[in-house]
Amino acid sequence: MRNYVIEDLPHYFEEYKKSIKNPKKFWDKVADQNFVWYQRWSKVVKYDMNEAKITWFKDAKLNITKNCLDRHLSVRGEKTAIIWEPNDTKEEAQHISYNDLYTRVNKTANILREMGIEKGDRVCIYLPMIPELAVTMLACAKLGAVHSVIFAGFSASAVVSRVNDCGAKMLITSDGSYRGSKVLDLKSIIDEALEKCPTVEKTLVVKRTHNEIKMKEGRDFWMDDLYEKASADFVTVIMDAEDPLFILYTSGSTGKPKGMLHTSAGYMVYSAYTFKNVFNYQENDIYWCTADIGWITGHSYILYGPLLNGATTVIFEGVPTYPEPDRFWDVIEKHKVTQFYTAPTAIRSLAKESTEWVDKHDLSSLRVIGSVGEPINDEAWHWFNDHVGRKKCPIVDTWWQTETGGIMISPIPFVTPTKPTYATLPLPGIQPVLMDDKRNEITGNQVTGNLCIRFPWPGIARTIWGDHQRYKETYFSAFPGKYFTGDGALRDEVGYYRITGRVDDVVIVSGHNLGTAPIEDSINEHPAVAESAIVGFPHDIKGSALYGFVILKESGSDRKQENLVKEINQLISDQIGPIAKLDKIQFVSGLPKTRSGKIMRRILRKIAEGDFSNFGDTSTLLNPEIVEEIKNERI
Ligand code: 6R9
Repeated sequence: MRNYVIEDLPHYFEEYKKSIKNPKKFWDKVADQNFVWYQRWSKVVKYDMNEAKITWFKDAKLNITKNCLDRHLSVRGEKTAIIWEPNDTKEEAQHISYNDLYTRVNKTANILREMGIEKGDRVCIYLPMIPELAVTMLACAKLGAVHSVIFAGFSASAVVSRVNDCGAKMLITSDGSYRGSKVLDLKSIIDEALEKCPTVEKTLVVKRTHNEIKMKEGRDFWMDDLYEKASADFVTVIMDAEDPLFILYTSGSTGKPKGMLHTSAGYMVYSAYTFKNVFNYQENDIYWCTADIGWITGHSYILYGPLLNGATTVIFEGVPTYPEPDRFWDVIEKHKVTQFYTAPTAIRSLAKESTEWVDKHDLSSLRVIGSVGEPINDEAWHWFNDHVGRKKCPIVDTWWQTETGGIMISPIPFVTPTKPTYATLPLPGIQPVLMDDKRNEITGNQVTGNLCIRFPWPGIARTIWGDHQRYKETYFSAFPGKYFTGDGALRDEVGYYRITGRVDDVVIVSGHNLGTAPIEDSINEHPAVAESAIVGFPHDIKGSALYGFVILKESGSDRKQENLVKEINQLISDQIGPIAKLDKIQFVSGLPKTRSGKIMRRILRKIAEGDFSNFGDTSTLLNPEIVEEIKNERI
């Protein structure tokens, strides 16, 4: 990104104003000056928000991998593109240069082609966080195949529904994966899943753990064997701007997973632009995002955004607590990481550990630290700021979604003054609006409402794979003419946004609308509390009442717990008001969570209601065993 780097606050306001006044001109310049194209576009944007039809850079021809790889070779071919940090500290980290990555991608694209994959075919990837995950995604993109990464922690049934929904022709997996002290047998999960996936003709298997697995004759092939023989030359397939790049299923907490479709040009422009600005990326930086690539954060900000900018991006295979709870801090120190991007759930769990784990490390290389995935509560924000950023690194609290393709509301480091728990201001080109339940726009400041976006931006998903009607209904019908995010937000006195949580996380107690997030925030301030989740349950008098599930830092005696219930309610009463006091508090050892750290409130709601009949699809849960425990100990 040579141009359009935001330098200071007045410059931000100036750029922002321009981008809103004339979005076409704004994005035309960004696209024109920062990428290589085979052919230019005939129209910057065309949209019909009622029909949910959006196209960007119509008629442009490109391939994202030309921009991620080829164009860097002459200027930074020997620069490290990927630092791969394995699970085990005894295994050496790998430094993969842009030249090397280019060759690996070419060879892999040839393997895919020889196995019958052509432009437009869908390829599902079920791999741990190893270099081959990045390489196979890029190989698909180079060949024009549509990748759909499935997080390699999901069960066979989650794999079945995703593979069948997108009709994948091929699946790429590994013999196993390392996660902390565990070795997971991925291949047997795939074997079970493929029994029910008629469209998959072939699977490619990457060697990682070397454990014994079954290979099905004629269907399963070792990547290593083919890799040796594959040619290192591959002619890039030319893509149309709106040709599909990937499908990614959202870990949505209700209903059947949605296959969000992202297309080639708009996604490229938006992920590159936002990466550069939100992380204040400079040429010699070492950037690390701890997300899994199976989540949109990994797609946009481990892989595409960094490579589009010629960055060095860290891919970490392990978990934050292995071999010790200082692994993150150890990796930052070891690789001299300059930008560190993680999730509030990880911050909270590491903040539970003694601060010695973090304080003993030299984290002076850090310049910018970031958070994504859910609202970051005040306590976690300060812990992150004090112990990780050491009060010197701006925290970018980045609000965005699988559907948005890239970051939408976030501070720009060294430009936007940060404010704890606030995602602050929209990036250029993004027009947030707050709407009331009667579909009227709420103007002015010091207001809360349903967060919508007024005008399309290049990174917006174009449809739900195979179900445009659902796309239209989910995002474009609640507030006609606008994209509805499903989140609620507050706009403060200076116009900063604070995301208050999903709008479905509102409970009406005795006629008062109570967002569960602020109540959770105040509970979490209690020194004994590690985390909490609040849901509503039916109540004869109040309509709904509040049920709290609370994780303690240390589980105490019954007597102590009794006192805690009183103290927690006192805290809520003091901070929010007696109306928000909880009717029931259950102490639990964990909460049902999706991979990206989102609490599956649907399950908690059912438990609170006492309805154990059907918890719906729980295949995206990271810790399904916790459901049983919570159910059995319900109050
Ligand atoms: C990138 C990602 C999207 C939902 C989103 C919102 C929540 C994400 C947030 C945040 C408050 C932040 N969310 N970032 N809430 N502050 N900085 O997370 O995508 O998995 O699709 O989730 O996550 O509720 O609507 P995805």
